[in-house]
Amino acid sequence: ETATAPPRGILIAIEGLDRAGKSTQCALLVERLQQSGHKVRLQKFPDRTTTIGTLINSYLTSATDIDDHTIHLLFSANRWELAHSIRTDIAAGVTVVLDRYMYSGVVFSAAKGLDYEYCRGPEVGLPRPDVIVFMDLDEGEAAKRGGFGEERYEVPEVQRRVREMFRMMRGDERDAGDWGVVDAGAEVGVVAERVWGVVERGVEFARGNELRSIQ
Ligand code: FDM
Ligand code: MG
Repeated sequence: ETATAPPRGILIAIEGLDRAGKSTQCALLVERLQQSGHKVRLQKFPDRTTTIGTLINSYLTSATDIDDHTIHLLFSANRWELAHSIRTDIAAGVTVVLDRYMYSGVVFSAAKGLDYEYCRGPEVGLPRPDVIVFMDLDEGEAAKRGGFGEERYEVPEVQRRVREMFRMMRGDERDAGDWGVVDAGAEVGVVAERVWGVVERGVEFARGNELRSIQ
């Protein structure tokens, strides 16, 4: 008798603009996946709990200044140090929900003026999500959701450029087909339904395909 390996886990990335409700939706998604029988792990990026994450945290809170290229590579290194555990989980049948991923990595650095291809380069080879949920929020709606926090990048001009860079990145043919855009400007439960609709496509894709790598 041969044991059948469990189906692989699904790699789901949640991306979007600040205050679009990513973290709330990630928590709801994890619950819903569990209720439908998936083993699930949530992985937040940046992961501030590692040694590299500590440096990133001190940069984001403006405790230290770090050169643009250097911090860019640290954000990427933070994904590489966790890539192995993501692949291991997926292979073992655990679905991994990413709260931000390399797409944030590229757009936030490119919004500062770094070259887009330079920014994307270090991400090549990382596990590629089966689906990316992009939580979109129009500018007016974002403004209604109240003030920013105190972290670096939480200023209107950066947010505007990030929104533009995300739009450009969603047109990058190397990730074509991975994106599902969700209008995040509705009530939490309504948005959760929309997120689930996109995630179901990822579940379907993962059934018939191996986990890919960012190319
Ligand atoms: N950010 C996030 C980056 O600049 N590069 C990255 O690779 C990632 C993952 O860090 F402004 C930015 C995006 C955001 C900030 O994110 C912290 P959270 O989600 O607020 O922790
Ligand atoms: Mg934040």
